[in-house]
Amino acid sequence: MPVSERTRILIVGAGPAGLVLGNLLRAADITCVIVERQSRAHVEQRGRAGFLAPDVVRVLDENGLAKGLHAAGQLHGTCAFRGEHGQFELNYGELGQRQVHTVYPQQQLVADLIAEFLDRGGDIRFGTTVTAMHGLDGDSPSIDCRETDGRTYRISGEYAAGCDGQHGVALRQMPAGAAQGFRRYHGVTWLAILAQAPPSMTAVTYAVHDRGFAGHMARSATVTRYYLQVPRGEAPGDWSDARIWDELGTRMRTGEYGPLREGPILERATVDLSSAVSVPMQYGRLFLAGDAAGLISPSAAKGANLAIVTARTLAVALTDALARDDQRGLARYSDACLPRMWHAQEFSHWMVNLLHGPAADGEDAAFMRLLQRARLVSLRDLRSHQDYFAENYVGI
Ligand code: RFL
Repeated sequence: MPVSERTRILIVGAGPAGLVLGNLLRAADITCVIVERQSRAHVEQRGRAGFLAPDVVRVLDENGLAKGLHAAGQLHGTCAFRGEHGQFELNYGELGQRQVHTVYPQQQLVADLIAEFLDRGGDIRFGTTVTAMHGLDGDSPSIDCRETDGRTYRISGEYAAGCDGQHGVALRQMPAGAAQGFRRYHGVTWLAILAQAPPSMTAVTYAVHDRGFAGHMARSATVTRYYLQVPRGEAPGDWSDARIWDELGTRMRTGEYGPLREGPILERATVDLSSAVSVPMQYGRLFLAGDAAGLISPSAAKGANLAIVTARTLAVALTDALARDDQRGLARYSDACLPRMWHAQEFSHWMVNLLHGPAADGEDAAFMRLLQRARLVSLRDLRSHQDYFAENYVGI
């Protein structure tokens, strides 16, 4: 296919990573094209993350991308743990580095970032799938694009950014041996639920129960996210609204702590809690950012945060390369991002073990359940554990 267009930076994917990258490049007056296979309406309604770390809010602030977030986001600094031995709250805003989250639904942030990118004269192609990438080891990479009506064309650029998640095209274009992919399924699957209902509690609440984990997280005054641990392979359609509320009520021990504020279930999807890291996160002129570079289980709410900070690191490196002919940031892009990624993976893994007991029966499983209980007691009682939790829960 002949090249029909040229730009400077080719960005695949309009999630938080691709959009932050695009906005920062436009602020530096660097031309780029973002190619997104979904429609604009789809990405602006896709409910996912909601908890943003202060470092991430700062990145958005410094780059003029936080207006909506400051207008509608809510500060949040407390979480609660419920179990058979009662409930305790951690006011993490007063522990560790004394930092709090800003709760702002990811889809609203995505909508803000799209509007701002267009305001900055950005070029974004919705409903267009990147089917292949070429010339990544040369100095003029290109991407093949296919629109929904079947029209195809090729765009070439100076660098390419894979911001298209774990199931996108960019990771698959890394030649065998160019990077090692480290992967792990944590042995836990969640039914992720979005309910058209106000939050039931003032804090994020993690419930540990013999039937499995249940979680509650506010998203806005009218929408709440819940999680239920379910067996792997369970079909989301098997979970009727009534069954979801019933099971949430049991695991959240509503008999002791009061009822949940119920409402229609807007979305239900199963998520296998898994992690994946690409080492390195770059090959030739292709750079991975966000979930494409490293997937993290949602147990510690880090994914969107990591996506935004890696995109910022990449934007600075690309700007240095293009505006100042300084390639050093690009050369060490992976080395700059990987320690943060592994640190987040470690904490997320710690959270998986804190929140989930083994589903199995038997001596070993019973031992592990008692260890889990001891871990919760230690978090309830030891200030050093609470500081560790707070620092890592909010930090990025
Ligand atoms: P995204 O947001 O997945 O965007 C990638 C985009 O690439 C597009 N794409 C393509 N476009 C063109 N051609 C192709 N061949 C393409 N292939 C893919 C896709 O359509 C998509 O629009 O990746 P990005 O930008 O790296 O951002 C990552 C975050 O979205 C993700 O890490 C978070 O949502 C994870 N996550 C959470 N993170 C947090 O920080 N806090 C949370 O509270 C939180 N909760 C969650 C979450 C993820 C969840 N799911 C999806 C498992 C809750 C859930 C349920």
